[in-house]
Amino acid sequence: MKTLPHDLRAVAGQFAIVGDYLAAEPYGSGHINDTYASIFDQGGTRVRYIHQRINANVFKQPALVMENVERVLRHVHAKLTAAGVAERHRRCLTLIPTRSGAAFYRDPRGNYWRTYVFIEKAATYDVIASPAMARAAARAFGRFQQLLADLPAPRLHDTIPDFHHTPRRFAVLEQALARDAANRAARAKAEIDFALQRRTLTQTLIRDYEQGLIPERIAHNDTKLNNVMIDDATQEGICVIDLDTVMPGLAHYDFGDMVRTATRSGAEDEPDLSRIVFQADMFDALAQGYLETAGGFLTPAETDRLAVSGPLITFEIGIRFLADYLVGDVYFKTHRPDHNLDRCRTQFKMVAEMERCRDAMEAMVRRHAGSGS
Ligand code: ADP
Ligand code: GN1
Ligand code: MG
Repeated sequence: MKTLPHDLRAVAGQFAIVGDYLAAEPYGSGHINDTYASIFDQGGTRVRYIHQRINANVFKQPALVMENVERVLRHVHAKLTAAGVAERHRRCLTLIPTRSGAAFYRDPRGNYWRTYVFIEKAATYDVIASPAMARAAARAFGRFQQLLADLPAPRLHDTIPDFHHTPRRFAVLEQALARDAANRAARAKAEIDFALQRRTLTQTLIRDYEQGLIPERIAHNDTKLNNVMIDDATQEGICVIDLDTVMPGLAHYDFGDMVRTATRSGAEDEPDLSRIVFQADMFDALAQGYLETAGGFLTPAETDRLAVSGPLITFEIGIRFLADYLVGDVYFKTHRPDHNLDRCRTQFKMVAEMERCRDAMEAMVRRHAGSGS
């Protein structure tokens, strides 16, 4: 077995887990945190846990992230309890406190760790498998927004300021391009041109928000398909995970990132772009599922702008991958040369596809909004 970069036995030992530690291994395919699954023997049964080292390069104030996460989880658990919902600990993440009752543990090297109950008999998917899965994922993210709509004050912390401020993301790209620190701009010429031609696209939702046409809400802000667990037996979107960016935002950020990740025909980093197409049937299912759960609170102006969020957020993440490529891969985890450039290319291919499908997307949203479901 490969040695791990951290002593997971020691980390796990800090949390209030009953039983004997058996093993741990890296888990999942997230780009930000270091995630491990551990196995404990608990009275003769094997029980798994998730341990995560929070990426402190990305989250400058991990303690504030954990304050948000604790508040959000307490609120959702209380609502599920009040509604008498079964399997609450599969439907909402559950933090295991440290032995001294804290939400996270700081190791001697300054790393921040947290532990969650492992959600069993469910899986995350990097690539969408069916329209039914798209609808299920969208229902879950829509319900998550709905559950948080009445979170009592104060406002949640902005764990990453301007996270979805697309014009500022564009400015970061322009700076990266001007410096060309890793000397890579020549290799990304086509992608840079594609981005520079779409400067005006960056104004899309932020302008509506600044003019007071659409409201701030609590959003998840990172609703990629692999941030929702799909139940193995029922195929329901059983639990929304990866809560580090739950903070004030627009409802559209969540719908847009679902469209980015769940209408794509292949992997986010697929090098063969002929395999990447926009799948309209997945979009239709996303609109249906999202409006089934979020339709009750969205204003007509918000519903009106759902379709444009797909190309906008896909473009935004594309320029983030491109900027990270240009500065030398400092933000997203990469696993091969040109990894961020490959990721950027799939995003831009999807943007181009969605630009051609705009009217069809608008019509699908209208149809589901009108059906009152
Ligand atoms: P990142 O911020 O790096 O994306 P995530 O919180 O999304 O980290 O976790 C990475 C992956 O680990 C997820 O995509 C999921 O597959 C798995 N995972 C995370 N939390 C749990 C959990 N409580 N139970 C089961 N699997 C989980
Ligand atoms: C990151 O953590 P993960 O892998 O779910 C990123 C998102 C990007 C996504 C691109 C905190 O999400 O914003 O959209 O990669 N998370 C953060 O795949 O930056
Ligand atoms: Mg994730």
